[in-house]
Formats: sequence, structure tokens, C-alpha cells
Amino acid sequence: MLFLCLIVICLYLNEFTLAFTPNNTVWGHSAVFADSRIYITGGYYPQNPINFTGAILSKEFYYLDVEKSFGVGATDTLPWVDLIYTYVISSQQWSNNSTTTNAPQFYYNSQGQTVCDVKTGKMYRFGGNRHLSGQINNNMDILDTSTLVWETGSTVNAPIGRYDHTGTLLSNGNIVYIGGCISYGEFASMTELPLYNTNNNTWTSITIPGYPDYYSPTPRAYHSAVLTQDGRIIVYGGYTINYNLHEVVTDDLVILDTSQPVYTWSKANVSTNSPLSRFYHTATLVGDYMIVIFGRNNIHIPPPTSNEVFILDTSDKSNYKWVSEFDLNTPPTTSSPTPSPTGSSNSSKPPTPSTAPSDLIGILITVVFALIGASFLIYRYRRRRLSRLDILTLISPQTN
Ligand SMILES: *[C@@H]1O[C@H](CO)[C@@H](O)[C@H](O)[C@H]1NC(C)=O
Ligand SMILES: *[C@@H]1O[C@H](CO)[C@@H](O)[C@H](O)[C@H]1NC(C)=O
Ligand SMILES: *[C@@H]1O[C@H](CO)[C@@H](O)[C@H](O)[C@H]1NC(C)=O
Ligand SMILES: *[C@@H]1O[C@H](CO)[C@@H](O)[C@H](O)[C@H]1NC(C)=O
Ligand SMILES: *[C@@H]1O[C@H](CO)[C@@H](O)[C@H](O)[C@H]1NC(C)=O
Ligand SMILES: *[C@@H]1O[C@H](CO)[C@@H](O)[C@H](O)[C@H]1NC(C)=O
Ligand SMILES: CC(=O)N[C@H]1CO[C@H](CO)[C@@H](O)[C@@H]1O
Repeated sequence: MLFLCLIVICLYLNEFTLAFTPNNTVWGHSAVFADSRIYITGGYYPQNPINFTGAILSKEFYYLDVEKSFGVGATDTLPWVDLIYTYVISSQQWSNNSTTTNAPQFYYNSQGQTVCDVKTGKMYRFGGNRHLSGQINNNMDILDTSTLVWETGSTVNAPIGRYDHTGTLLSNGNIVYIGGCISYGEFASMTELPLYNTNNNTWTSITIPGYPDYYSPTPRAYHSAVLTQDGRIIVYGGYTINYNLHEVVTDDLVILDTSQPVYTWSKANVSTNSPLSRFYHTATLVGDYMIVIFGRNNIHIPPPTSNEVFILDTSDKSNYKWVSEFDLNTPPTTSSPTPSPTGSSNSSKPPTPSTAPSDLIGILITVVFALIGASFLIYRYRRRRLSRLDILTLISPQTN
């Protein structure tokens, strides 16, 4: 297991720093919400933006500041903040403080569903595939973030392996796994979903009544899934067909209602124009707003709009709206925890942008998670470009 040695440091930039705008054509990145910031790292950008061919790993690390209102229209400037860190990849480990023990095998395409339970500090990673063999696994690897020791979850009744799926932790401690591929070009069922009970480490599954009595969404992979406070899992985007011919799903906004004993699917009622459907994006819930960042469309993506960030107002479940503003002045009535590693379950107010120790710890944890995700991608990159990659440069915050 190859981890990277991360050394480093936050060079605080001052107020004169130029405005930072990340590449809009990034896909397969990860996003973590913590302390009113959505941290983005990793992902790919096209080698040939004109015809969208080739994939180069992005080494950027930055965040979207969701502490204040902002618009996502073509002329708006998004509150991106660049982060610079320096990694020295001379040893095969993370820095001392984040070295884990019993590290499991390395898998691809499992980053989209990694779930963290903020109550226990455990991170759950299920499935993924091997890079060279393409072998798909159904392992449940659990990282205790307080001890940094990996454990193995239950294999009894474990579902068939998969990749490019999502995992969503419900308030009852079950992780619901949605979608993904169970073999090359073959998709997991959307009506029989695996559940992992984190309270007693057991697998079960739930059967969702489907067609013809109920709506059944198109099977999909590399979609996103966020949980609202009232138990709706909002599944957005994803691809169908097969990996090489992948196309976005047509029913790109579907809802799994987990608030009743019998879960049901429905297609979201959307009363506004929708952005271009996509996959390999991220979605993060901040209050009642689902913030979708980047992603890609089909093989040949049309030119991106100037801001590839989109906001869905999820407050009215009979009428979802894509809005052009993240507006804290007419705050959504509730503030929902997001299934992110450091999202506090009780942070109903955005914390102040101070650098109090607790914030720093939150940020640190976030960074560690983000980097663990990034390491999967970086590992692959490094294999391909061993000679070039002695130093990765990432950078850090100017604080507001
Ligand atoms: C994409 O563009 C690059 C550079 O212009 C070119 O070399 C490559 O052949 C093109 N690929 C396809 C599939 O069109
Ligand atoms: C953005 O894309 C261009 C070319 O497509 C590339 O040169 C540049 O490094 C990319 N930047 C990031 C942050 O990925
Ligand atoms: C951290 O790692 C360095 C070299 O990898 C080693 O010399 C040092 O003793 C380690 N420190 C701790 C506290 O483990
Ligand atoms: C695990 O917990 C669930 C309820 O949370 C219960 O139905 C199930 O029987 C438990 N399984 C074991 C093996 O204890
Ligand atoms: C969608 O909207 C229609 C008409 O506005 C309404 O009849 C229907 O119940 C709504 N569906 C959901 C799931 O809310
Ligand atoms: C949430 O915070 C409020 C006040 O800040 C406190 O009264 C309440 O007990 C907290 N709830 C939980 C679940 O921690
Ligand atoms: C958060 C944490 O564990 N920090 C430790 C990192 O390692 C140094 C020693 O190298 C400790 O002093 C810190 O407490």
C-alpha cells in the first residue's frame, strides 16, 4: 500500500493575492464540506479541452467559501480560495501524524461513496476496483480516525462488489449504497439496495417497490447523493450504458425517500431550467442548498459555462428549483448536516471564519480526508509519471 509523504505547509498569502479560478472542466474530484467551506481536491482535466480527450490529474487544492451569499450566474465571481501545500513524495507514507496502520489494499473508484460518521469518528469505504486487474471487490474497510487504525467490516451477507456507487449514512446508523457498476458495463439494481448497519456491523438490504406500481430510476454510476434532514436522498446525475460509451442518465434528479419504513423512489419535480446533466461531479448539501460542482457530460462535453457550479434549492420537496444564488439572507428554514467527514451534526449556524483551534482541527481532519481521497488518484498518476512527480505543489489559504 502506497501512501505519500505529505509535508506541509500553509503559506499564508495576503490580501493582494490574485483572484483564483479553478479549471471548470474538472471531473472525478472530491468535495468535503466543513466549517462553511467546500474543499475540492483531485480530479482530472482534459488534455485537449477542445475535443475533451486525454485526462490529466489535477493537483489543485482549493475551497468554495459558503459562509456568505454568492451568485453562480455567468457574470458572478465565485468565492474560490486557493490552498497551497507542498508534498514531498520521497517516502511512501503520509506525514507522521496521518500514517495509518493495517492499511487495506488500494482501490479505485471507491472514493465517491466513502462515508464518515462524525459521532464515532469512523470512516467507511466499501467496494472499488483494482487498477490493473479491474477486479471489483466488496470489502468494507473502516478507518478509525481517532487511532488511524484500519479495521475490516463484516463480510457476512455482503453484497456483490461494485464501483462508482454512492454511500449515504442515515440517522439510524445504516449506510445506504446506491448505484454503481457490478461488472464492466453492468449496473447495480436501483430497487434492491445494500445497507450496512454501522451500529452492529451487519449487512442487510432493502427492497424498494418498483415498476409498474412505483417509479424506478435508471440504473447509474458516478452520480451524487446527499441526504436532507427530513430523510430524502437526492440522487443527481450519473452515467449509464457502459464506461466507454457512457452517457448521462436522462432522469438526472431522483429522490429516495427514507423517512418511511418502505423506501420509495420518485422523480423530482423541477420547476426551473436545469443545468447540463452530468456525472463525475460532486454535490454537497449546505442548509437546503445542494451545491453541484464541475463534472462532465458525455465523451465530448460542450464548452463549459463560465461557472460550472450549480445550486439546487431542495427546501420544497414538491418543487425543486435550480437557483442562481446561494442566498443566506433568506435562509432556508433548516440546516442539514451533510454526510461529510467533519460536518458537525449540530452546527446550525455557520461558524465564524476565525482560526480558533477547533476550526483548525476541523480543517485538519478535512484536509486529511481530502488527501486520502487525493492519494488514490495521485498514486495512479504517480505510477504513470513516476519521473516527473517529485514534488507536488498545492497552496494555502489566505484567510479572510
Ligand atoms: C483531440 O485534439 C488533439 C489536439 O488537437 C488531437 O491530437 C487528437 O487527435 C484529438 N482527438 C480526437 C479523438 O479528436
Ligand atoms: C487547467 O487546464 C489547463 C489546460 O487544459 C492546464 O494547463 C492547467 O494546468 C489546468 N489547471 C488545473 C488547475 O488543473
Ligand atoms: C516522523 O518521520 C521522520 C522521518 O520519516 C522520523 O525521523 C521522525 O522520527 C518521525 N516522528 C515521529 C514523531 O514519529
Ligand atoms: C443489528 O441491528 C439491527 C437493528 O439495528 C437488528 O435488526 C439486527 O438483528 C442486529 N444484528 C445483529 C447480528 O445483532
Ligand atoms: C409534482 O407536481 C405536480 C403538479 O404540480 C403534483 O401534482 C405532484 O404531486 C408533484 N410531485 C411530487 C412528487 O411532489
Ligand atoms: C445543539 O446545540 C444546542 C445549543 O447550541 C444545544 O442546546 C443542543 O443540546 C445541541 N444538540 C446536540 C444534539 O448536541
Ligand atoms: C495532531 C497530531 O497528532 N499532531 C502531532 C504531530 O506530530 C508531532 C510530533 O511529530 C506531535 O507533537 C503532534 O502532537
